[in-house]
Amino acid sequence: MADKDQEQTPALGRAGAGYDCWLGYRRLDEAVRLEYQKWCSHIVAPDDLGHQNTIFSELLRGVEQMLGVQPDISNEPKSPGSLIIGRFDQSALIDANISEENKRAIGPEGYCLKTLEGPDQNLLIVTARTDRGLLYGTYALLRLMSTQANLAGMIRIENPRNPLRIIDHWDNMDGSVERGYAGRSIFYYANQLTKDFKRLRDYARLLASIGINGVVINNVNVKDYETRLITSEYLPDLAKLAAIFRDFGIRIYFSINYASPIRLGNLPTADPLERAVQEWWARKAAEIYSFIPDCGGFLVKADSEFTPGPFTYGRNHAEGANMLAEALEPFGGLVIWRCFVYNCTQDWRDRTTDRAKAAYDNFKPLDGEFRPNVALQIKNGPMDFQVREPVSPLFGGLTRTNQLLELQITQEYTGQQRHLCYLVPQWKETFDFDTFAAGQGTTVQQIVAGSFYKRPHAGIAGVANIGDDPNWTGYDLAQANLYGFGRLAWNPDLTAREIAEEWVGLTFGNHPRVIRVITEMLLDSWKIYENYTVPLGIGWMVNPGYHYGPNVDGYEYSKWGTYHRADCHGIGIDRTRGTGTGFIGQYHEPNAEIYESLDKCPDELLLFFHHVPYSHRLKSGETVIQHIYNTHFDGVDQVVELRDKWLGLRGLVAEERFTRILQRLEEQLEHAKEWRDVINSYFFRKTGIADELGRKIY
Ligand code: GCW
Repeated sequence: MADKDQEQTPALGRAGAGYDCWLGYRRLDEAVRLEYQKWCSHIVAPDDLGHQNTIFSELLRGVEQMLGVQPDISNEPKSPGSLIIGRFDQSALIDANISEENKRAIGPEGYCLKTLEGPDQNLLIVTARTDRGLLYGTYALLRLMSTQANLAGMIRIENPRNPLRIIDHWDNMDGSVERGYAGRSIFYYANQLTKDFKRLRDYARLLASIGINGVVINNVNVKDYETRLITSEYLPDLAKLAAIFRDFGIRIYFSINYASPIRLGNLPTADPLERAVQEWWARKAAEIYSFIPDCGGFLVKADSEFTPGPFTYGRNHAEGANMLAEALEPFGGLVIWRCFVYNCTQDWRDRTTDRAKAAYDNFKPLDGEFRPNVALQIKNGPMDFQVREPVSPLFGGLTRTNQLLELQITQEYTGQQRHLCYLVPQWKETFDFDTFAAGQGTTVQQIVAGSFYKRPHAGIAGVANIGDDPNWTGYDLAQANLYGFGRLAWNPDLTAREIAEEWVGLTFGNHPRVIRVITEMLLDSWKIYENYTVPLGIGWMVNPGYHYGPNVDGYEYSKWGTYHRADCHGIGIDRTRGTGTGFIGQYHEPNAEIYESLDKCPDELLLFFHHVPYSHRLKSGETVIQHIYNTHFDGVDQVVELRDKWLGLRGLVAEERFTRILQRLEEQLEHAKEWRDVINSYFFRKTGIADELGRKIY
């Protein structure tokens, strides 16, 4: 039996290596196999598969691996039962078994799974309006089967909540990945496009299985070679790359250099109001679409951290974006324009400039001025992917503009895939945040789904956490963040626990203890990371440049607008309307009033909004200084618990993977101690206030 408990190696793939991620399709328990066989021993597929080949081969692969049978295939159902796959319009049988009402409920990307049981005929139907819906339906069915769900009497109709579900790659053509912690780029090496299309295909498959429908293939910081991606030098090969992703329902997008007309077109200017510039982009768009007819469009980081943009010509962001939008419009392309715009050459002595205010100040006045095929991409917080930040007030601030929420899947500030940090709980808080933009219930979730303000282009983008490491994400457990991102983008109502349990089951198998323990580890991990790192929402106490490891004053005297203002009396940024920078005024009531009030402001964001003495009492009853000490000691103890929980799974997880994860947890523990001691010593030395519990501080 020990054998059975052990994470099984699937027939294909490399379980221990983690390459298959959540698509390992393990052999199921015997009872479940027998149950599923009543539908799956026979598959009915349309005659003309055409584009659906990808879908069909995935279905076969899953069924064969999980059930250990080779289903026979024909275009007629057979006894004792059949799995029927096809669009509504491809099968009379499907047509007859799905009601008109159900069909109406299925949108362009939605699907329906239905089982019917009868004395001599069992049917399992996978159907949709479009091929893309069929693709998602297939993965949904395989997911249910992998987690051994009960399929009897099932009718499941799902549509994605967010229309755009995009992964942003910060990959450079030299093969490096900005903020990448999982090896080199899978797209590029030595300033060329990869020759390893097999790996790209496997990647597209992973993304399709979680419902991703767009991929930005290069870094928003567009350098020399990357600028040339949209030229005839690369476009023929990129057309092949796009074809791979197309097979999986994914459109590709380019990050572009705003100065391209100068750099590529030898024009003297990139001024968006110059006719020659407009014509250059129109010709460029036509060229790109002649190679990639379904190209998603452009992602643009303009006038941000030294990138070129319309400011150079005295134009605003709407003028800048609209010019590109006009060029892409005839081809159905979208301009995704980032709101990560702020003064990155600030003087730390200047207390009036507040980086947190910048996105809103830049973009709110332009609300309603963007063309219909422009969407603004807004980071979840007003600063930059910190462990804890309030939600950006641009959500709820913009009411007449297409918006995408940008999340960071790669763990730049959250442990760089060496520390365990499951980010879904953090993302859930963003989604659930009530902006009160139009009274109670105007959540970020509704705004980015496009449903609240009825915006056609809306959704969510996540910065990729993958590279060419054998297990894609460096840390095996960081796969949960990629998985969680896709699942949440599809359905933000899923809970962090549901997603975690599902991921663990698919990735490690259905052993109840494995599911319980890893799920607990994941769910606790963000809070644990926060405990031993940066306290009470202040952020930034990291080493400059590479952002790993504690450095309390690392960003204190810098130009980046990222300060904690700690002295011997107190700490925090006063962002109140009354005495501070006024940032709080960017929120609607009652949020503004809650953040403004020292009594009402949530503890975890206190130092983001207020400068307080170390003796200030939190709602928890602790003083700020004691809270800092306590959380840092607790955080390290909690990492010990994480490590011990993992040790308890020895023998239940493939040895190779078990050891890899254990090594990361050991490293996390060592590193958490470093954080604890650096932070505690800093504040002890600054304040001279002793720990009430007399623990060791240096
Ligand atoms: O978080 C910061 C990163 C930069 C990144 C920038 C951005 C791609 O440190 O590496 O650049 O944000 O989002 O543009």
